[in-house]
Amino acid sequence: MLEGKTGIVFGIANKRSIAWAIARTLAQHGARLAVTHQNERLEEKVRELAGQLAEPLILPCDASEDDQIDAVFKAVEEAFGGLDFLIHSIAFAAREDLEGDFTDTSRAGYHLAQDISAYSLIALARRAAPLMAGRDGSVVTLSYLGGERVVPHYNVMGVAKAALEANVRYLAHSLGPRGIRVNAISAGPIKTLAASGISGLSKMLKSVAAVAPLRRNTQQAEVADTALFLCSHLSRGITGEVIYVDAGYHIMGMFQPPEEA
Ligand code: NAD
Ligand code: 0WE
Repeated sequence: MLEGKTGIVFGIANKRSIAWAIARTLAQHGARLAVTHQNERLEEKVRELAGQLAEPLILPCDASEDDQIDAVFKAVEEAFGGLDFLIHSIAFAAREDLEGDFTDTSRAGYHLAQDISAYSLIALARRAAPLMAGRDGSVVTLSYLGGERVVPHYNVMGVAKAALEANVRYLAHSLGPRGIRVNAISAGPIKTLAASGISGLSKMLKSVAAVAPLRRNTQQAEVADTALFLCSHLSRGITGEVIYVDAGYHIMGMFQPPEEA
């Protein structure tokens, strides 16, 4: 489905990363990929995983550093000569802001979450756009239900995801005339590095699976298949959209115990 196409994937930390599942799926369908790592600590893991890809371009990129972002797109232009899709799978908030009371959110914590989790999509899309000229580009980011409804403890990340989903709509409008589509996938909770530090995650996974229409949790590979769709010609009429890959959880308006449901 992506033979002869090129893409860049931001957000691989380890084999459980949603970004890694997406990279693998896109590569299986013929895409040539660039992948980035946040820092030297994650570089070795990303290099090891990228060994499974054909001729990967591996680059450092801390999303809070404009110089690093510039260098990434310069290297991609030199190696690939253009870009067909961009996967943004990055989020960060200070741990204390995911544990305490939302009302205690600090100015610095708010800015950090917005910078890494929401603004970074604009920073990356702006540099990708010229490389996507005349190529029907696709930009895909990862969101979560906590951006539109209250999920206890998601707190400042929920506000960042609300901003991220608004960024998707404004970028879709801004880049649409150049043929570039911008969409988000809102995934159900998955046990990845970003989620494993969260206290009560196992309970949350169980309660979600108990009420979701499909009666189970979400898998990385399911998210990856929707990312493949959004990068492919099949989704050519879709932009500015949030697609849920969450076993149907978000449609529910009442949560009965499973035996009564
Ligand atoms: P993950 O920990 O594997 O991925 C998060 C990535 O963000 C890591 O690769 C990390 O290096 C990167 N990152 C953080 N700060 C960065 C920075 N300053 N610069 C560059 N990269 C930075 O976890 P994941 O669950 O695969 O998360 C990927 C995306 O999916 C996130 O946007 C997350 O909000 C979203 N998401 C996750 C879930 C879930 O339950 N796991 C559900 C819905 C959405
Ligand atoms: O987007 C996320 C988590 C993103 C995240 C995770 C961490 C943990 C480590 C952002 N920043 C940090 N900072 C750290 O120091 N998810 C969708 C997973 C998640 O996180 C939650 C959830 C779910 C689901 C937090 C509270 C409640 C539910």
